[in-house]
Amino acid sequence: MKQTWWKESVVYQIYPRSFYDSNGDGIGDLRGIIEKLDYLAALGVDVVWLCPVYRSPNDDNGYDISDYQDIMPEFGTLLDWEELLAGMHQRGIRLIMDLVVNHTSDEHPWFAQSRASKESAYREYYIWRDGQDGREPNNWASFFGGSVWQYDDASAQYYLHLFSKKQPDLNWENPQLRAEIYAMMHWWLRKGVDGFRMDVINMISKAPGLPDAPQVTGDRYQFGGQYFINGPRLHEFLAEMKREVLSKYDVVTVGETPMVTTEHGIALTHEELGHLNMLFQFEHMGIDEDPGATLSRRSIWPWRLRDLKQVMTRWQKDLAGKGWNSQYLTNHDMPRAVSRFGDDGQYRVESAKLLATFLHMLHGTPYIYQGEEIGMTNVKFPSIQDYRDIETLNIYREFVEDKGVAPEAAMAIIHAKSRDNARTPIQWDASAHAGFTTGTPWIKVNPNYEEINVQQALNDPNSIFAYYQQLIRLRKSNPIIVYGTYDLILEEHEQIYAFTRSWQAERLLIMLNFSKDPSDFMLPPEVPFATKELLISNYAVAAAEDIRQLTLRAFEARVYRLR
Ligand code: TEU
Ligand code: CA
Repeated sequence: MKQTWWKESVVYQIYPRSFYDSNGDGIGDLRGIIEKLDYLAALGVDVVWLCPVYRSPNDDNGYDISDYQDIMPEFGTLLDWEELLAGMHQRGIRLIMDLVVNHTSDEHPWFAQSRASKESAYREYYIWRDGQDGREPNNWASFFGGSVWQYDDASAQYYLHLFSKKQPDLNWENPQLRAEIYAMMHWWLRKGVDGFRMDVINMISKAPGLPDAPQVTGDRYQFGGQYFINGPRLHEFLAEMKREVLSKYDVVTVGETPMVTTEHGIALTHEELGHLNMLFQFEHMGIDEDPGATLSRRSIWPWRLRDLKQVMTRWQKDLAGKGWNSQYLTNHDMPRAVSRFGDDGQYRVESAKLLATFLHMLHGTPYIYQGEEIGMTNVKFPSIQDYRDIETLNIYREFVEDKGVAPEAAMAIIHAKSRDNARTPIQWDASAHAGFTTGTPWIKVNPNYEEINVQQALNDPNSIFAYYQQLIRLRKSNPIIVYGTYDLILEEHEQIYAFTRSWQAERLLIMLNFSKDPSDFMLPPEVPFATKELLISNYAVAAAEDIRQLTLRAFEARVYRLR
């Protein structure tokens, strides 16, 4: 496969509202990021993906955009943004912006005009339909609860919104709308952005007729994903976007694509024929969801290592030599990785390092979510009043008020799965509000900030942060980490996830004990070697140890180079 910068890069995701507040209003901002650029450079990341910073009424924290070509005043100005970009480029860091074009805010001028008149050219920018017998045009459920349809009194029609009612879906069938989006993308690219992360990009094409979803549960509204995920014109639209816009720049694109198979993944990211460079698949984020649940983050389910191995191995093997994977263990929509897949108590440091090893040693571009590099954990706010996320608040209301679920049971799901787990402010130091703000933060900080914070991490040579630095350095000096072939070993092992990476005459052996209990490792005969060299480990390891047979300690992780 071709060797390119975005395969060799490590990406860092910033959720600006929670990163760093420069002016004491309790809200993270662009000048806050500018102040912390040396921190990102010290970590060693090559690319930053910045979550939306555009003008927005913040119904969904910036994923509801009212002006694509301006900055949200709470975050700063376009001049601040230009300074941020320049500061990143000076440090050799590229910038990926979030492209949210499945929907806009209902406060976007396009929607205001669309709503104002059925005769307006903007009417066709969105998806308007008549009701059916006094009810919604179909039975689809919104991701955030309730119907996807909102009735508009003035025109006596409904508009479609897959997310909140303040996020009306754009009508990609309309070529004029598509041309406006491409013009907007050119505007950012001419300013020097290095790529886009494309929000729910595989939902932009809806099936003609918008048919009812099959009645699977007893609920009034049903998940209609089969009619709007990977829809009929998706590839056509993306091909056009590539032809009209992306092919003219040396940029990277990563599609956020829930519910894709590896076949979709190959088609979307194929080195010659694909229209995107890589994508975020969600299968491994589903291993702890009730298999009967259709919408994420509404259930708790014990996950098994064998499911993680199975999902990751399928993506590794199927895309090999064809498309390109991106790797992530958390993001702004997910619980914290160490709480979900590791141990956020006694073995927090060990298990965070194990997960970091896993993330960086898989084939694909690693994405680090802010705070992951210091092992930030989930939060258990006692009251629903402490939560800010629209999805979390809707789930609570739906469960407790509509379905009569006990508040404690609803809170247990929220503690495990709420998106706010990842949205508490970055813990910079042990001072008030974790040094995030001198004012009152928009969401409370995690009470564990006195122990877990950046200042502590920077002063400790054995910190999780130092371990991430080491992993990133290893990637720079070992092309096998970027380009090597992945093979799973010890497939049936219940505690240990082990695999190899092979490239030219070299092999890496990665051993990960995903358990609190010591676990026995036996090197299978298909991995012969003459010499071994330890590249990284999260415990002290004796050089003379025989790696053919050994016992791994709680959450122990090691990487060897074998020759
Ligand atoms: O998320 C899309 C989305 O639906 C995810 O919330 C979810 O994780 C996925 O479907 C897996 O089941 C994106 C943004 O990341 C999120 O913050 C926004 O709220 C949403 O789109 C709407 O823009
Ligand atoms: Ca601020």
